Amino acid sequence: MSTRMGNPRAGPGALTGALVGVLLTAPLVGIFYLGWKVGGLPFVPFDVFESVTRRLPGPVVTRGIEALVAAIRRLELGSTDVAAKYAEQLMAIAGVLLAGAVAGLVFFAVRRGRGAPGGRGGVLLGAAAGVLATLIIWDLDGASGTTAFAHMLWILALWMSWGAALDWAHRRLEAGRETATAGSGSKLPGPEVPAPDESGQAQGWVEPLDRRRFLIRLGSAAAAITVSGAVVGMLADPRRGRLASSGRRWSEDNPLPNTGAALQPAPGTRPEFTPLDDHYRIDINLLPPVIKEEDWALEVRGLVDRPTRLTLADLRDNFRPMHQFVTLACISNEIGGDLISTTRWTGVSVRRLLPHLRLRPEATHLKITSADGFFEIVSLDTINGDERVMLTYAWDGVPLPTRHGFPLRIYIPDRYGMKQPKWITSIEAIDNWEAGYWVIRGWDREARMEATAVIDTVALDSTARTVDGRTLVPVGGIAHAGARGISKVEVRVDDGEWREAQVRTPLSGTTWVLWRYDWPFVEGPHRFTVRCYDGSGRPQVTQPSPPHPDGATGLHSMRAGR
Ligand SMILES: Nc1nc2c(c(=O)[nH]1)N[C@H]1C(S)=C(S)[C@@H](COP(=O)(O)O)O[C@H]1N2
Ligand SMILES: [Mo]
Repeated sequence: MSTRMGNPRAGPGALTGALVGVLLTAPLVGIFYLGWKVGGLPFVPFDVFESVTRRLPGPVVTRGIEALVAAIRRLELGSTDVAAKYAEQLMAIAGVLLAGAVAGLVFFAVRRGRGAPGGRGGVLLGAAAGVLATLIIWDLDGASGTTAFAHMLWILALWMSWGAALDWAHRRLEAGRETATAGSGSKLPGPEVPAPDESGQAQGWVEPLDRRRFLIRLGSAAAAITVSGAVVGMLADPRRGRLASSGRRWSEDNPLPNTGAALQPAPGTRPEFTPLDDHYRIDINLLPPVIKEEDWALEVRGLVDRPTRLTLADLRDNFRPMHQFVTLACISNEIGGDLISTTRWTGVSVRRLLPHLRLRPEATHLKITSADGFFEIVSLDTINGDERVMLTYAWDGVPLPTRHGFPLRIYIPDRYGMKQPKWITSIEAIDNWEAGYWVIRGWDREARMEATAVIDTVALDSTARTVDGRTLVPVGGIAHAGARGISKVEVRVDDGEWREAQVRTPLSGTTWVLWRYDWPFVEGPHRFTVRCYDGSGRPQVTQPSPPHPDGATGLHSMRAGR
C-alpha cells in the first residue's frame, strides 16, 4: 500500500471512512443505551448479538463457548459465568462498532470511486441498517402492536441520523479537499483508489491539519455523547442496585439439615450451601428476561382437555410446597470448574400437579418453553417416575432471583442444567419426543450428570493434627454424581496408593458431598488426585473428555506442598 498517488480528486479515503464510521457508531451505541435504560427501548447491540448467536449452527456456538470458557480459565478472569457474560456483552458492542467501521469504510470508498460529491447515500445506508436491525431482532424483542412500532421508529430514526451524520462528515471532509484543490483540473472518476493517506498531506490539503482537526473534533463530540449516554443511562437504570429477590433467606434462620454431621470439612473447602448471590448463572441471554409477577401466568396447552393459565399464587397456595437441596451443574462445566452450585429449591412436584392439568391420553411429553425462547422436553415417564421433578418458584426461601428464572423454573434430578428451563412461560402437552434447545445444537439428549470429584484445598497452613508423631494435613473438596449419590471418594498422592477419604453426610441425596482426607505430611511438592464412586458403587469415568457433548469426565488433581 505504498503507492500514494495523492489523487487530488479522490476525496477522503476508505480508512478515514472507517474511522468516521466508528466515531459515529460509538455515540449511536451510547444513545441506544440511554434509550434502553431510560425508556425501555431495545438496546440494538445486545439484541442483535443474541439474535445472531441463536441462529448460528450448534457446532459454531459450542466451539465459541468452549473457546471463551477456556480463555477465561486460562487468563484467570474470575468466575467463569460472570466473565463470560461480560465478554459476550463486550463482543456485542464491539461487533456493532466494527459494523460501523465497515459501513464507513465502504461508504467512503464508494463515494470516492464515484467522485460525485454530496447526496443522501448515508441516510439510505442508515435506513437500511435500521431495517436490518429491526428484522434481526424482530422475534426477540417480544414487543407487539404500538410498542413494536415505536421500537422500530426509534431504531430507524437513530440509524438514519447516523447516516445523515455520515453524509455530513463526508461532505465536510470533501469540502476541505475541494478548497484545497479548487481549479486543479478535470474530474476524474478514479475507480482505482490509492491507499488513503491518514496524514492528509498527500491529498493536497492546503492546511494538512484541517482534516485531522475535523476528525479530532468529531472524536471529541463522539466521546462526549457516548460517555453522557452511558453515564446518564447507568444513573437512570431503575433496576440498578435493586435485588430482584429480596426478603429473608431461609438459610439465615435455619440450620442446614446435616448440621450434626460428624465430619468437619477441611479448611478451604467451598461452602456446602452456596450463598444465593454466588450461585453460578448460565443462559443464552446477555441480560436475563425481567418478568413481573402480575404480568405472568403459566400457560398450559396442547393435548389437554381445556387450556388453562396458572398464576404464581395458584402454584404457591394450592399445592403443598416441596423443598429440596439441589446441586445444579452446567454441562459446560470442566473438571474442577465453577459452574456448579447448591441451594434449597422450593416448588410443586409436577407429578402432583399433573392430574390438575387434565392431559389427554395421547400425551407423552411436556414441552416447556421459556420467555427467552429456550425450551426443553420432559417425558411423562420421567415425571411419573420421580416426584422430585419440580416446578420451582423459590430458592433459599425467597422468590427466584431474576437471573435464576423468576418466576418459575423446573428441576429435573440427575440432569445437567441444559435440560431445566428457567423463566418458564408455557407447558405444552405433546405426543412425541422433541429435541430441546441445546440438543438441537448438538448436545447430549439425556444430559445425565457425570460423577466427578474435585479437590478444593490442601490445607497446608491449617493447624494440622498430629497422630503418632506424624502431621496430618487436611485435603478436601466435593464429589458429585447428580441424584445418584456418592458411595466412596479416594485420594492419591503422587503415584502412591489410592486412599479412602471420609465423606460428610450431604445436605440431601441430590447434592454434592464434601469429603476430607487427612494426609500424612511429607515434605516437598506433590500432586494430589481424587476419584469417586457413585451411590451404586460405579466408579467415575477417569478417561478425560471435554464437556461437549455429554459432560466432562476425567480426574481432578492439584499440585501442592512445601
Ligand atoms: N430459559 C432458559 N433456561 C435455562 C437456560 C437458558 O439459557 N434459558 N440455560 C440452562 C442452562 S445451560 C443451565 S446450566 C441452567 C443454569 O441455571 P442457573 O443460571 O440458575 O444456575 O439453566 C438452564 N435453563
Ligand atoms: Mo448449562
